[in-house]
Amino acid sequence: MPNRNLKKMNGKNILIIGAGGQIGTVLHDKLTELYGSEKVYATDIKAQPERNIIGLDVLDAEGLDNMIETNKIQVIFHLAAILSAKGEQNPKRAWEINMGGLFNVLELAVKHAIEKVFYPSTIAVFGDHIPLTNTPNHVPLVPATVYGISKVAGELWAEYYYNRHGLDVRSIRYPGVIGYQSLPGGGTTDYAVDIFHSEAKNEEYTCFLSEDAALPMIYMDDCIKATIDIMNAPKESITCRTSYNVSGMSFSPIEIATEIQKRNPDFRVKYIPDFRQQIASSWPQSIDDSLARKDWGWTPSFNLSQLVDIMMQNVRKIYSKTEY
Ligand code: AKB
Repeated sequence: MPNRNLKKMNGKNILIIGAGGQIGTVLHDKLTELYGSEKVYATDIKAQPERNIIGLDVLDAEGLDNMIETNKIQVIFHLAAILSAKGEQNPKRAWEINMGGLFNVLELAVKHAIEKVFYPSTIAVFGDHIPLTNTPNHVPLVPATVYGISKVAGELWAEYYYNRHGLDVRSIRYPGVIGYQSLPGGGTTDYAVDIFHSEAKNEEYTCFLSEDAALPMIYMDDCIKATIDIMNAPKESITCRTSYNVSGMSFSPIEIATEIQKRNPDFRVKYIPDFRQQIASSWPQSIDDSLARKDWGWTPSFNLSQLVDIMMQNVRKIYSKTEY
């Protein structure tokens, strides 16, 4: 009988790359709470000394090498990336960061015999030639953005390093992630966070997607749970070495606006779609995450109504607005 505890992250030295980003910020706090601040190391392109985040560019292979060596890192979460909307503004740079960063992590993981690597993928890997609702895990991946192209390539490289070097890389395709603890940056799904900040500031929100642009989404706590659960799952349960579809819910801008208006009838939204609508139109409206459910027990806990309650209460606190 294998000792399953050995496969878990307890007692391991963990490195989070991209710990200052939307997901990294919350993952850093959660891993620190679970495993202790002395076990969790964090880097980001921008240092945040007050949060113990060391400034390190993921393209700086030597700096990363030293970081792993000095701190005897055993598990890596590699979150640093340029997202869909920002990537379209400078596609070559997005490719360099997304692929260069991944290669540094994969090569150094092999060199230092890292036990497990987490590499996030995204719903941006999807494009033409797929069912747009309940999109299965395994379909042709023909993305329309450089971010999506880099993540398809990244998924394949993850599988390649697993097959070729036995490197235990695990991956989830994140949908739009919604949380109050941090701000997203450069994504197409960012509207679903921005909308709460406008509500809390008593401002009308101008949405950059069409009112009916439904997309797969997830509440931050579910996103963090999925990220930690896949990393703690027994190795033999991971049957997919590219990436798993994972989703919490699916909604359109008008559906989330209506939920907010149920709690604040004065809140107004107008829709002025920009280039990001074209990106959203190339993505699924909902995805089938049954493989993640079957292999490592994924189940989301939060629906749209719960998400809106939590977001409104907590984002209002940021602006000292009274609760509804
Ligand atoms: C984006 O909108 O680019 C990201 C994502 C879905 O990966 N939030």
